[in-house]
Amino acid sequence: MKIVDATVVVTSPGRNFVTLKLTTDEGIVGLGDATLNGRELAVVGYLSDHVVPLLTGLDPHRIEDTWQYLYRGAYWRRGPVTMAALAAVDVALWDIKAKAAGMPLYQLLGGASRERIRTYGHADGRDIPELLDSVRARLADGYPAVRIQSGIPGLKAVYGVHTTDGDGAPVLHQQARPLVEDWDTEAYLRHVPAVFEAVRAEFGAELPLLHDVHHRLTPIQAARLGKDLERYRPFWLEDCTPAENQEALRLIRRHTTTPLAVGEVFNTVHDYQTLVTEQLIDYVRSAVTHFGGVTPLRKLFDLAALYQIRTAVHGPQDISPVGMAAAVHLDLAVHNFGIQEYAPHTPRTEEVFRHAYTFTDGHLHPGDAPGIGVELDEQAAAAHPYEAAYLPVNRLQDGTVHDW
Ligand code: CS2
Ligand code: MG
Repeated sequence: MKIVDATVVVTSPGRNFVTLKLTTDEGIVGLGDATLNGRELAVVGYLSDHVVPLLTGLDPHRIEDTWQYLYRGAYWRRGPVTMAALAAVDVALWDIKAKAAGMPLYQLLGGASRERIRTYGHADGRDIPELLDSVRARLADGYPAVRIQSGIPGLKAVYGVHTTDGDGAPVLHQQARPLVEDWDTEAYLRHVPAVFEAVRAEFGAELPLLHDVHHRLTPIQAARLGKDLERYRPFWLEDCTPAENQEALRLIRRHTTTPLAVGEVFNTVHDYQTLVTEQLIDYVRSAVTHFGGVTPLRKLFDLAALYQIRTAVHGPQDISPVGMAAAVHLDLAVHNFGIQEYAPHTPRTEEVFRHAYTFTDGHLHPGDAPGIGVELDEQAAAAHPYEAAYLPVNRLQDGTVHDW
């Protein structure tokens, strides 16, 4: 079998998505997600100008070899743009191989290790009453676990608390330049324990509560928050400090038993090496789309399993249904599965990407369609042209740029 066509499809049904479509000489089509929120066109260029010309004529069954050819052959390694492009090729090849075998992808990954996949949903509010209503709504949706993000008194807008348009898509950043949000770490550190206190008081001690710090604390501030929240037994604190400096997590780990989740911005196993081998974290967060695909992510999961670290694949709306489908197949197969983030896509997005995965009673299942189980409606995709969109930028009260 040979690849005879490779096309990059950019569509924006409420938000931008980049999809690679590979077609073989036997007419089998494979899809891969290459969406990098806020820098989509950089990946389009990398794919269209430097990868697509190398794909036609290749044997699609040689997934590992193609991955190594594109990773090592570029000479310049790692990084979100490169690894999103490689991920799209890798997932499209797994899609083709599974379709050729007449099996859902999870069967090629060792078969099911569980019956269904536990998820967590997003609850947020500009203030605590609004957050409580949002938690109630997620529980009504069936989620067994909830991430809680609240506005901070005195701050206009913060990560994780967003308004949505009539379609349910986050009103993010369709402006020509990033929104600027203001930040006050001390106000945040004072407020988060009160948020957990209120949610525990309302919903009890059992509900798994997650919180995304979103890289905004120093290690000692993260250690303090981890300790302050121990009495509320969080399921995890996510991205509690910028973790490019992996050693920073040693200090936090010394001070708190609050479980830690890291990695959605990481794109190779090297970003995790200290964190995993020194057991500084409890969950690895990378998405198939940003980590170079199923092939390397499975290897990370197997390394993490040696240290009893579990998976928690990143699953916001800016991972396309193609990337979500690939994740759900992996989730079903790997032994050290932890939890899957699931922010459902909007109806407009689902018109473009028809998927076999289902969400029932707070759990996902990939379905048993051959491949990853996603079809791209190119006519519907063409109806939603790309729109420049940026993630917000945070600034401290004195104007200094801060992590968002
Ligand atoms: C967040 C993401 O879901 C999460 O854990 O960190 O929503 C993140 O902000 C976006 O993926 C950025 O594009
Ligand atoms: Mg996050």
